[in-house]
Amino acid sequence: MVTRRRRPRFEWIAALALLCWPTDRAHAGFVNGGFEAGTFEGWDRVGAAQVLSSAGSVPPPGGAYQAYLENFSFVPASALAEFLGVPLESLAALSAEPITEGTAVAQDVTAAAGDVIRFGWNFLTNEDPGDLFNDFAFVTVAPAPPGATGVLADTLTPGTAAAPGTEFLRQTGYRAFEFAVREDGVYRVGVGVANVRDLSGSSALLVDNFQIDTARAVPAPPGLTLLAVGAAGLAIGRLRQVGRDAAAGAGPRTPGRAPAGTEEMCPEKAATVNPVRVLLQVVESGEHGR
Ligand SMILES: [Ca+2]
Repeated sequence: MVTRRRRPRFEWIAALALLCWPTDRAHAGFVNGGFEAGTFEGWDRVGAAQVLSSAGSVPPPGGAYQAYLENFSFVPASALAEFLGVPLESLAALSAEPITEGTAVAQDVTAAAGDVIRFGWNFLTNEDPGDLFNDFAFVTVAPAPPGATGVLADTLTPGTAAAPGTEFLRQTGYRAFEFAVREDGVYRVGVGVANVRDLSGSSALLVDNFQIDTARAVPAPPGLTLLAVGAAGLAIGRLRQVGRDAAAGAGPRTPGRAPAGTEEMCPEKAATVNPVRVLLQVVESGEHGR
């Protein structure tokens, strides 16, 4: 009597793991998007900006740090526009009155159609609500896709509250900005705060949690791809062995196992694709600006 030597089961486990490699969404894009390096590493900046742990009573919405931009900077609108990579007219068009100065930070990121750029922002001001000295916070994306550049908040924005412990009378509180990218490309994403008509009555902008939610497939690393090919070969070999066992009357295969390629192999994938959430945060020391 010939005794068949069974292959170890790890080959099935390897095949299962690789065939279930998740491929839908991931977080990527911004370097130091949450300012958790404690500096502006990865960012360009112009004007009066710093990384803070908390601004008075306002803690960062994510991690231990956030970026603080103040509009009292002596940086004119023309320099802001050049820094942000947008036409001066498009920046000036955001305000009914002349922009006298401002501060901005920006980062160049690669994004694809369908990606969503998002971050959190909080506008603080000492200006009374009004049209003449209507300081404002803004976002720019260059080259400018439609709908990507605009005012985040100004002195007329409703829903503001006191900002105890800060230098400012009012704050909007942290709110979310989202922009869906329509075309693949490299975009310069900037945010800033502008002083309008005068050089007093300062305002500020807090920002945090810059990220890109991407719809691109996340390929398995090359080494794992090779492993997948090998494991698939082992699995096919195993299937053939099981078939021969069945034909020879060696009994049914292990209950609960299904052939390769069926949804039973990846139950979680059959129900809903398990997302990969990879937060790329490069934490490096040092600080630089433009
Ligand atoms: Ca943070």
